Amino acid sequence: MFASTYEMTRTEKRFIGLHLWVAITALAIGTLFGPLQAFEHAGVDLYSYLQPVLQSYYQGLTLHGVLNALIWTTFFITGFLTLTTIKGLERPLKYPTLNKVGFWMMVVGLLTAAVPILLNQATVLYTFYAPLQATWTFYLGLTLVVVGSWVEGWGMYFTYYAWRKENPGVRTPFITFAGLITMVLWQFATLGVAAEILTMLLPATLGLTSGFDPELARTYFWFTGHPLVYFWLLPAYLSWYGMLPKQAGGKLFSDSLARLAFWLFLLLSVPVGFHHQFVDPGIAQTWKAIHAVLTFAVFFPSLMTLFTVVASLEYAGRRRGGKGLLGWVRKLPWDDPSVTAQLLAGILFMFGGIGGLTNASFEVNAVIHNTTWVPGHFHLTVASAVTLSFMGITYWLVPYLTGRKLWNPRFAVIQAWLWFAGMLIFSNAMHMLGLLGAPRRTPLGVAVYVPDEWKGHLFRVGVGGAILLVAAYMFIWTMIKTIRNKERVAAGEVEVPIAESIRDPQETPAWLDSWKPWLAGTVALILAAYGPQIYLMVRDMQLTSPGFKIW
Ligand code: HEM
Ligand SMILES: [Cu+2]
Repeated sequence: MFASTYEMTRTEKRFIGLHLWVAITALAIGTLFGPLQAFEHAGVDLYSYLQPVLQSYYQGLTLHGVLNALIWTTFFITGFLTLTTIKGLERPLKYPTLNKVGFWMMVVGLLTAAVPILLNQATVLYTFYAPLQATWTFYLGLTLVVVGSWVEGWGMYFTYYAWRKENPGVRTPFITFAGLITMVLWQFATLGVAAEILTMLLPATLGLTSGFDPELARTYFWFTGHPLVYFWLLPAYLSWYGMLPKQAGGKLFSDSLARLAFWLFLLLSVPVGFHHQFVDPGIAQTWKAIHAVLTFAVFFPSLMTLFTVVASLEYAGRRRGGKGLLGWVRKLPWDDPSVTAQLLAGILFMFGGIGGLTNASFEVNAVIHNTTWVPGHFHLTVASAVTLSFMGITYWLVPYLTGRKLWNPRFAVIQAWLWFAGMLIFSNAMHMLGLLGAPRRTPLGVAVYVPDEWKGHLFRVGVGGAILLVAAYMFIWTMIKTIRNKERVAAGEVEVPIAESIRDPQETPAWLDSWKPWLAGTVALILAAYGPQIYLMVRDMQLTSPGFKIW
């Protein structure tokens, strides 16, 4: 049975803590713009007060997307995976300097990209679609963030390799296993934007080439863009499968199912990117159809996750004396903010998953494409399933790393509920507006075509946004108060929660802990699903579109 006995050193805790520090600071700034946008939709325009710091709605939206979706997530995740590597394998990093180099590359990259955004020279939103053109330092900064995270990932692989040599035949501890798959997925995924930036965006912005090929650029982008969402989600899943059961007083229901789900996510999350390009000309219907089918295939590991996580929680609830069909739900430790946040994140995610099926369906997608439905959807996923779970994780992680008690756990429980309530209102209103045809990425408050039937929903966007603002800053406040808390955690009081599985993981079939077949399958599927199309696009590439700076 597995329980990590490895005591992390202060240096290791500090190193992980630094990741969190950057991540939470990014979230604190990034979320500020969300409510601004929501209020704008509701008819309260605060942007005029922000001049000259903020030039436009779009500059704010760029900050919102980049800081929340790219920076908060990537820094949190690399820090968290460092922890799951060390704690799972019960050994220090093999080359800690390598990981430090990676981290500081990410920081330098972040600063490099932040300057042009703040100077309004990179108001290209977090998707930086060509032919919108930012200053080259923006692309360089993003590249450094990505490469830095790769370097940190390599540090994790070396550590794993050293462990494996000493422990042949032993099943990789689940949290490490899940963390490594997340990192591998990320490294496959980011090949798309790496190609986009290095072969097209940087050369064009440096004046070496004549311009952009927007269709190819979008294809590269979505090669990364879809698996990106799994890079965000898998660490939350890691926690739901591998940690939450322990926090709830139970066990992981099935180690084998959990591992199979992670492999399937690795296998299936890259070769589906065309579902973001259903309306793009220049990609044959057949390929769109293949990607659509593969997208539905991802529903399978998602349902496995739902089943396994709920079964693990039910096991916990019944052990705590829960009776009847749903009585176990009430017995879960709802007074623990870390548990509550993650449970509520999971509930919001179910709605997100249902909406995701809509997005993935070729015809129905046409109804909601580029409407507010889409941000409505991903505020349930990345901004809730992921973000609220990560908040829940920090409620034990920050005390663990700093040795200071979580400040006011009840306040934190309310924080999670407020996020939940605010998000229900906000995302429902955004979905409804989308069905009525309201465009996303548009300051609707100044749009002249707003029909009366949108108005009530726009108002609810504002109300949800206000509640979310309160919830976001309750989280930030809790963090500030915690890292300055005079009350210390007693020895052994806060541990990394690592769930045992009901059956000994050693009984899990070896093929579920073996990299080669799965990596080979992943490469093969990517080549099959993307190879022919990218080959044609590169062969016929036309760098004819000049860059635009329309802001
Ligand atoms: C305080 C809570 C939040 C509120 C009220 C909020 C509100 C909004 C609104 C109204 C939009 C749509 C803007 C438009 O289409 O014109 C938006 C876009 C977006 N939000 Fe949030 N948001 C919040 C938190 C978050 C979080 C935590 C994340 C991610 C972790 C996130 C990620 C995004 C992204 C990626 C976009 C799309 C940007 C784009 O289209 O370029 N948001 N948000
Ligand atoms: Cu997608």
